[in-house]
Amino acid sequence: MILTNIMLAAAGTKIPGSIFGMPEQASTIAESIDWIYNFVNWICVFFFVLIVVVLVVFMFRYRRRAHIASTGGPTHNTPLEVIWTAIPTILVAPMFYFGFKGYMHIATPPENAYQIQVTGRQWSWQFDYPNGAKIFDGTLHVPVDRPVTLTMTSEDVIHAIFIPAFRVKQDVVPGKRTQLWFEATRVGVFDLFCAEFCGTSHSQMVGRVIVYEEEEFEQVIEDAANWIERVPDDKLHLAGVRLYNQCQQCHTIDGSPLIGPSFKETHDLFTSGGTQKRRLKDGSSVVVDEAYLLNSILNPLDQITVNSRTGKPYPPTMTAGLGKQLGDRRRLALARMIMQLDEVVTPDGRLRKVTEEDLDLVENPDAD
Ligand code: HEC
Ligand SMILES: [Cu+2]
Repeated sequence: MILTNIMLAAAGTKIPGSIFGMPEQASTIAESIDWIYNFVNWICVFFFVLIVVVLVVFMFRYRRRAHIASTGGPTHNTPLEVIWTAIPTILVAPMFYFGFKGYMHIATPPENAYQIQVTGRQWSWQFDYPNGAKIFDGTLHVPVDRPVTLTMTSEDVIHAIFIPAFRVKQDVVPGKRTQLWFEATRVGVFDLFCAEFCGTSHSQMVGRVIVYEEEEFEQVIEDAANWIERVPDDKLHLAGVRLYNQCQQCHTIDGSPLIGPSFKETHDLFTSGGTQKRRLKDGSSVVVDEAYLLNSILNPLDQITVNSRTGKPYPPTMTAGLGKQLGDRRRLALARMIMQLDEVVTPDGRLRKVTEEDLDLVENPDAD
């Protein structure tokens, strides 16, 4: 691609982006990164051409000819050796200097930066904002002209966040927090990739960055924090699908057992309309209705369920603070999702994709 671009440029064609195929620049560091990248590349191009030309000339000039006896080569030439040591040193020193300076700049986030928490998991990104907004759809919303720090970790394997237009890339590692910062210089939509092969659906771990003016950014983040309040009652079961990722480590939707009972089983008990009851640890039985579900989510240790396969109570491992932290409306959304599970699961047993349209959340046409 570089060669094609150089040939096109030599022929006078205008190349979109840089000649070495760099994407558009949209952050404060993009220009200096491109500068050093181009600097190194042009040096390489220069020496590549020089060496090939000299090679060809020498091949021709000093080719073996029958009437000339071989003399053996020179063994030592001090001026030549000094020159071929000095020139590369003079070229490599600034590469190191600017590279290191740039690296230090990228590696130290400014103190006043806006903080966003990033969680990578197979195969999606979660972005958590200081106001409680959680974004699961792979869109990173950021303000323009303001430094932003991403503090990142992974729940499973190594991922890496890569935003080409900002010229930033950083590994996202389980059991460790890594940081990355940038300052966007213009409003727009840019690509965001996972840049570490992380399993079969790695290629789907793509997202985007939307850069807004400050005021609009505040609005978007506030709306994102309150989205559940804006979902109409009859769509709440769909909203539950978006919250299920906080439960999926313990509850499946297809009937298979995990740490807790499958939501499929809970759903079937609910639809039985009370003819089949849930057995509890204390020996009693309850009807699985909305009230029971809401209570199970808010007070997990209150009514401990008996495992219908083994007849033994489940271990009381459901995170106690989780339900409280969710708030009324999110708890209701999850209870509704369990109650209407057949409406949110596709025929092949997966959860439906729920869009903003499904939730009637697209009243603001320029939200994108
Ligand atoms: C760390 C594991 C864990 C997580 C995370 C978890 N649960 Fe549970 N859950 C359990 C266990 C174990 C039980 C069974 C024991 C009990 O009743 O508390 C259970 C029981 C339940 C029940 C009662 C089900 C029935 O059939 O009686 C509901 C409803 C429930 N959880 C909802 C949720 C929701 C909603 C979430 C996500 C917000 C969630 N749980 C997250 C482990 C978990
Ligand atoms: Cu990944």
